[in-house]
Amino acid sequence: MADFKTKLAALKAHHEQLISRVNEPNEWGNGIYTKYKYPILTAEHTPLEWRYDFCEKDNPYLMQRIMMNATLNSGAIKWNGKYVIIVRVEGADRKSFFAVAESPNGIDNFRFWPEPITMPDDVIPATNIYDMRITKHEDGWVYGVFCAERHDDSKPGDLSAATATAAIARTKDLVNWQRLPDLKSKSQQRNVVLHPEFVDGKYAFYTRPQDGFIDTGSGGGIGWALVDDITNAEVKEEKIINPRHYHTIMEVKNGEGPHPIKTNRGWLHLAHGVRGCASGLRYVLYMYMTALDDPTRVIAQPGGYFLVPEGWEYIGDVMNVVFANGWIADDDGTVYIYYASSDTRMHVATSSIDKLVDYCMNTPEDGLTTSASVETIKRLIYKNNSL
Ligand code: M1P
Repeated sequence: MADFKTKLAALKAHHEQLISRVNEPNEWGNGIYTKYKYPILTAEHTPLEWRYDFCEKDNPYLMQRIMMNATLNSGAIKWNGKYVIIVRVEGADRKSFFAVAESPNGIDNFRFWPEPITMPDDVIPATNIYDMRITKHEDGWVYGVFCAERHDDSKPGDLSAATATAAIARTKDLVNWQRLPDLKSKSQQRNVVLHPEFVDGKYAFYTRPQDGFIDTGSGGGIGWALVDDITNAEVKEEKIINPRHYHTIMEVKNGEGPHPIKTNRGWLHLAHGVRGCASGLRYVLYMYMTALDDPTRVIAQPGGYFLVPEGWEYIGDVMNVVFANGWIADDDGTVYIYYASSDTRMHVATSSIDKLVDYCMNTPEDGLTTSASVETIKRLIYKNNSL
């Protein structure tokens, strides 16, 4: 049997091989974006130092002492020339935490920074934090807005009763974070995102009001709220800018993804939509655009989904889910869309600003009935036949 040192060396070599694996674009897709053969991060990519005790005396069998369960819903930012994602890492204990991983090219060779982020607590500590949206705001700070989950103490007998609140923190270096008070709101909130620019001199948030921890209930969709003071942020007025609809991909709920990308045709938005079916909730990604002079006015809403789980992306901790809260628009117009499949692993899909604007502007809207969908298809057929 191999001795401890040999086993440790083999483990490290295997891990390095995984991390440095070159990704390959999938050959056939929809022409809108390119998916890739390998996920960019899995639980196995987390540093060995986080999981193994390398001391032979204390860990003679070289077993994992702390297991990692998943790497999922990650915020993203271009940082010092690197493609950086702030990953939601979930341990075997079901607690999520944030950790930074960077890549030289955005599609492979993602490496975690040595330690997870130490996120300061708000006045009432959260049990779990997750799904950070990163915004480099024009005020000079980099903000992280994420969900803080706490037990719902108004239901003492129910151990799965929880509340969701939008937590806010800011940083200048992605290492040291200053926690600001959680966003005050009449309803519970998840999927809250800070817009990168001031609007009417105020901070602007995309919100997702919800009656309960899971059910959005009367919360009608993606909302919008202006806030005077980010250090004491409060939703006083909230309007729904992207509502849910019966018999669509966002019948049950929806939520803003990362903050929108500014283009010369308008703001490009990426969001998730959820519908219910016999196998549970199905989470897909969709897009929409809003006006440059008014980020709340929808100017394009392509019908249906943009990106869905395919093949083994269907399988994982929470099946039939894709979720995105990070993307990077590069100077050359390339867009790196970071998405998680089935709450388990991280992937990238690449496109361009031009293609995404074209997709939004020229994909027919959902006519909301079968007859309308058939008419839309027939119009395309007649057009093609007339060429
Ligand atoms: O499990 C799927 C997703 O469920 C939640 O999203 P939403 O608030 O829209 O229901 C989030 O907890 C998200 O983290 C998770 O991926």
